[in-house]
Amino acid sequence: REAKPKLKDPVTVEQGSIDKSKSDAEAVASRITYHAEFTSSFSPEGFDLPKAYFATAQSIRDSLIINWNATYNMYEKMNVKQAYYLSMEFLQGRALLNAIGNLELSGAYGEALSKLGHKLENVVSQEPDAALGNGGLGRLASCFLDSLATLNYPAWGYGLRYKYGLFKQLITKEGQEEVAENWLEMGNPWEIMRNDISYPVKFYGKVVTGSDGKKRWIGGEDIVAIAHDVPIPGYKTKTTINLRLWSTKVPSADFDLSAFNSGEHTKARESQANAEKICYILYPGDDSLEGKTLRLKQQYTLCSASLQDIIKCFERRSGENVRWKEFPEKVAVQMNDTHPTLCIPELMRILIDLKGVSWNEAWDITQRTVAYTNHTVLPEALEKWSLELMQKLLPRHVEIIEMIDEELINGIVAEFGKSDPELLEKKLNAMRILENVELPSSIADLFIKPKETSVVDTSEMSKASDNGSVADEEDELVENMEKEVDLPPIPVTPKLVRMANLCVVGGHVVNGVAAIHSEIVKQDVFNDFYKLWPDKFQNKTNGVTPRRWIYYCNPDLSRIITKWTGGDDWVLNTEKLAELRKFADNEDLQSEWRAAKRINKLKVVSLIKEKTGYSVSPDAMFDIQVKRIHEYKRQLLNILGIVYRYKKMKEMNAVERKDKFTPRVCIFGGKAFATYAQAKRIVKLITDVGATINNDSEIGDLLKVVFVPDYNVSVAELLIPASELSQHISTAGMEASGTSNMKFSMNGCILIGTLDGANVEIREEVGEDNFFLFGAQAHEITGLRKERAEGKFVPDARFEEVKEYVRSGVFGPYDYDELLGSLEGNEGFGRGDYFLVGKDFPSYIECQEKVDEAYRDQKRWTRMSILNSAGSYKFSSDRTIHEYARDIWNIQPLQLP
Ligand code: B1N
Repeated sequence: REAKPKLKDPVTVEQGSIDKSKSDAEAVASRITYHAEFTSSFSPEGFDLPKAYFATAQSIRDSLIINWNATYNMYEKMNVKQAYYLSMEFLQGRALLNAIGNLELSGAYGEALSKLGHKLENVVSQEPDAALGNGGLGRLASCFLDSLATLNYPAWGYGLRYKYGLFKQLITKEGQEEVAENWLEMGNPWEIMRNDISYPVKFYGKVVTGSDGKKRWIGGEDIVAIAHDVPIPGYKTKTTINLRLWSTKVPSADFDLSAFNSGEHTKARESQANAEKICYILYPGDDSLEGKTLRLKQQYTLCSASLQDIIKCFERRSGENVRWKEFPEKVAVQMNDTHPTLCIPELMRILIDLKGVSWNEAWDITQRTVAYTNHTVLPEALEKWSLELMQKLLPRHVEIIEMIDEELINGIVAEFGKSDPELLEKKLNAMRILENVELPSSIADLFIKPKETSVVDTSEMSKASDNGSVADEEDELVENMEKEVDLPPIPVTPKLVRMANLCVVGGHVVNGVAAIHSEIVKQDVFNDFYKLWPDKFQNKTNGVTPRRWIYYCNPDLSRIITKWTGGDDWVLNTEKLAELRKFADNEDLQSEWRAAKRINKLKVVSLIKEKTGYSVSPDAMFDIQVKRIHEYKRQLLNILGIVYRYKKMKEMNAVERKDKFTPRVCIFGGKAFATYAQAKRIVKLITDVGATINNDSEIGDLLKVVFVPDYNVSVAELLIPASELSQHISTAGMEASGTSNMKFSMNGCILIGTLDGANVEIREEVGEDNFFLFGAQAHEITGLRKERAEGKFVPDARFEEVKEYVRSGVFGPYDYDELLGSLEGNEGFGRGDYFLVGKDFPSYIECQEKVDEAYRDQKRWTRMSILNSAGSYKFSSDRTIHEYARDIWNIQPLQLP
């Protein structure tokens, strides 16, 4: 008897795609015109660019759906182990060019569109970016999907379908302004809404125990999550995997008709709006309680809907023989940072409460199924949730987390014994999942002074809670007392759930994202866990897809690589790039190489003119820093270096100036988190400096400073191929990996950077002569901060000089005290230069002098550039994905016949 439901034969691409009796281009053109007429949401007349884009996308979508179905049916039939990448962020960018290229239809589409009166590149640029992510973490998830599909791994991504993606950034005289990005406004041709795939998701309510002893979570607020599938085509393969994004709504019956009929129209829609807002925006600010609740609801929605879907698939594929202990042999769940941590208690809940699995077995299944990638060691980015909030929102999950915490405590006691209470306390403090929560009395009794953890009377308040400083709170307190207001007790030590600890305990693997970062994870952030379970910890150095990040974004360089490496197989096997090494000094290659760079630079000259109004010279060195604006990424170091350069130029005469400095266009791009004031001040300083320097006729093309607004994936695709020097200058130890450094290097850009994140490995691969290194090293940072705090650090005179110059008002009247103060002591605005800008400043500007010198010798520079591309082969996400598949997920490639 057939255990599995009968499957239809998979449809093949040939059956549903281009009519072979016509030429490919003709067939494509007729498909496009078909869609323009029948599936378009535009008026019948005309075929302008927006309409051409939608019709073109819809025509390629047909092929994607055919391949998607074939891939899906094959996985169903073969019942293979599948990996699921759960991420709150996917930064997909545009899809059209990638899809056309992966299906090897670029020629046909180019020709077809030109017959219809358009250039492919103009049609492609109509597409809005899908910006469902903030930066590197989200873009990494998208690169991984590309590699998974290309390498034929059975895998899906799961995320949320935010109505508004990452905000659009405007640069005004005030600095950055944020505008909502309504990317779905015109419709999204890439998604398939699955009306038949939806799951209930519950919040609030309570837990009751039935007469059978089983726990049930009842009442509360119910919403449903609906699946939207985005096909992800692999390169030169039929495999088309799935990115399933959830949107939210209320269960269909939930419309308050009587409220509506009695005129309360808003009230009638209230619960609907409440449910929908979960997927309104990417990462809402979480400094208000409402914001926090919403973010936690988002995380739980992702985890709950995805796991229900994964479990349903497991049950369907198992037929009548559902054996839960085999779940980890069919399913691998990867948690992209701690944002999907709730997977752990959710999987436990479903297994125990709904499927009748015992606690021990459920725990074993959960641990073998999930794995956790850590992406940051910044303490403020390690998520901790208020236990109180979580208890309200997810009462059953908190019970489960408490149980896990209790078992962990028992395990720690078993490991370290009770004979050394001090050691035991230290271990418990570092490793427990719950923070500031009482220990079971049998263990608490061991310690002479049990920790005070409950709330206290306001008069006894002495410590800062997690919002605001002690001083702020005290002031407010006094003010309120004078007003004789009844104050609620302030929790001195809020009870928290440490999501990262839960991930480490609940998963079978923890990985960092670059060698140096994985060492910090082991030796510092999770050292106690590492000592206990050394085998759990791995490194998986990030990678980026060479399809999007060389082949499609840099066609001119790609042609050259193909020519000199003897074929285009480097697109799949980046090891082939290493063959360029032997031609690094070849004059023909060098001149072709420079010509390609120039074409790319010319495109950026136009972009800059269009977006900023500034005219820049393509003969100058393009020096770029593009990434999220953050103090640890040190855009401030870069701009202060530029200010120093400018000041020195002004002190020289024209001849000296030309002699000493290489002409540069310094390009910045990146978004500051809307409420991150210091980051916004950095943006303001960059644009102010640009306004002064760019209008200084004495300086002319010797120095230009531009801030390209609204940096996103598509802008990166233009800037990176045009770059000659790129800056990756974070305080050592703070950038987990970085991934744009890899993209720049691949495109023949030379890096200036610290020994941080993946820079370390890039430098190893491209050779130390081909990387501009400066700055303190990770192991020195703690000591340097201490020295600084003790007042022993004497800043370099050049650093003092440059700050003074900014303060003098050369760059306008804006008050930069608060920004520059952060680089100084601890008085006033002083924040003790936590990111060590002052410390690294001298070595940075000296290193920049070496850059100038190297650039003057164009042969040497081009050789360095070629050796960067050649040495970048390791940083393909294909390599990274093979490692995850082998060392963490245990999945095998499966190719469609
Ligand atoms: O993840 C990237 C790394 O290359 C970068 O070095 C790292 O900074 C980045 C909270 C994050 N770490 N943590 C985040 C994103 C969103 C959020 O809400 C944290 N992003 C990174 C890929 O490994």
